[in-house]
Amino acid sequence: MDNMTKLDFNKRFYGLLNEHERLITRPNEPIAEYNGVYQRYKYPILTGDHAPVFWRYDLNPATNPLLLERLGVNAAFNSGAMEWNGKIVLAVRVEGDDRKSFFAIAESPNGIDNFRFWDYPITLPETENPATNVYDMRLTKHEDGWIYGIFCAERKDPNAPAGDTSSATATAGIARTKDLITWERLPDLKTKSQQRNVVLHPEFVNGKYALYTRPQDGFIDTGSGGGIGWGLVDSMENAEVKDEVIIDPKIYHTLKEVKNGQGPHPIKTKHGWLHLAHGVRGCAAGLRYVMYMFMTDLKEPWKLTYAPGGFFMAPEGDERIGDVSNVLFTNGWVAKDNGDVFIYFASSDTRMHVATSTLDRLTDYVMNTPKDGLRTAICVEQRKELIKKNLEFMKKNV
Ligand code: M1P
Repeated sequence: MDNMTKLDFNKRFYGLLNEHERLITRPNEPIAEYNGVYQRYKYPILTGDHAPVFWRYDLNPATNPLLLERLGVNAAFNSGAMEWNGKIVLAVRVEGDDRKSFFAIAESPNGIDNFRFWDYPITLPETENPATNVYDMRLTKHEDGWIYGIFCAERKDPNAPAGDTSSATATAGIARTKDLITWERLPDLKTKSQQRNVVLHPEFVNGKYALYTRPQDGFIDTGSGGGIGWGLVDSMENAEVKDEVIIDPKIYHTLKEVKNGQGPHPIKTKHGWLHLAHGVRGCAAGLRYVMYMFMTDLKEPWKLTYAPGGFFMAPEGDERIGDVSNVLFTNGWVAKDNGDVFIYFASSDTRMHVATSTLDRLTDYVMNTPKDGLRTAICVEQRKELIKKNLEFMKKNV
């Protein structure tokens, strides 16, 4: 008979709990490879398996005598991040086996391991037009005193022809909180086009709220959208971007040829606002997502000041493979008072990782990496210049 004895049930029950605890308390460690810019770590910091056992199983032998998994968790990825009471918290995109994403807070004492989900996922109030799916929350502690979460709210395209069960629309959903537990939902952002990767700047600019946008013609294609945009809004309670300027355009034959999007909100440094973003290009294997950086002016954050060429991070090793392969995506980082920076990124829409760096290293990287030459001949000249300087230096010093 396919019935577990009470002993078998308990054995498996405690086995599940112990295995989960072992996973989430596993110490992380830096990998050997180091490029001076950032340090990668050996283990992902969050996966679907990090979701508590009590989110997935009915643990009552009376209602689940065979101890079957009832509500599986497929993935944990694209997370917003912030410091919270001396710890690091992530607003994680958790995806159930049913493909629906939801947000949940995971907390770590050190930002590199021991991430543990709070008991309940976030209860996000709906608007009058409920979204089918929500994902990729950026957290911004704004100087107005609220913590804002801006995310993509996806709905079935109301204009999709009969039989088209795939077409969707993307809009920026907005919620705010003071304690990361109770969230107030505000109306979705009004703009002329569809939007994803909308991010709130942490300070008022000319007395207004400032948003990084990513106008797009369709749900996937940004088309004439142009790139990462910037717009001001009078109020977050009824936010409407009327005028948008493109501050970081997509460009032919670069890592952001097809599209790009702001990552988390930029970090303020004495040299300017430090930005982290994702860039996408197409190839025979499909879309390839990498992370890149740029800097904008301190007083006029819509003005690009530094744009290092090439990617900052690209998928490596196991990161290359997952539900949507060849993707690195970021929507969270934390700059500590001591200058340390924790960069949170997801690989292949499946799992979360951390990389560590410092503000000094990241600003040096952004300000001193040559910009993209945009043509092979210019890129060769850039490299020859580096080689020449190095050979002269080595002749004298090595
Ligand atoms: O699948 C890769 C990423 O695709 C989208 O990114 P973008 O907004 O640039 O199109 C998002 O759905 C993102 O969640 C996902 O990681």
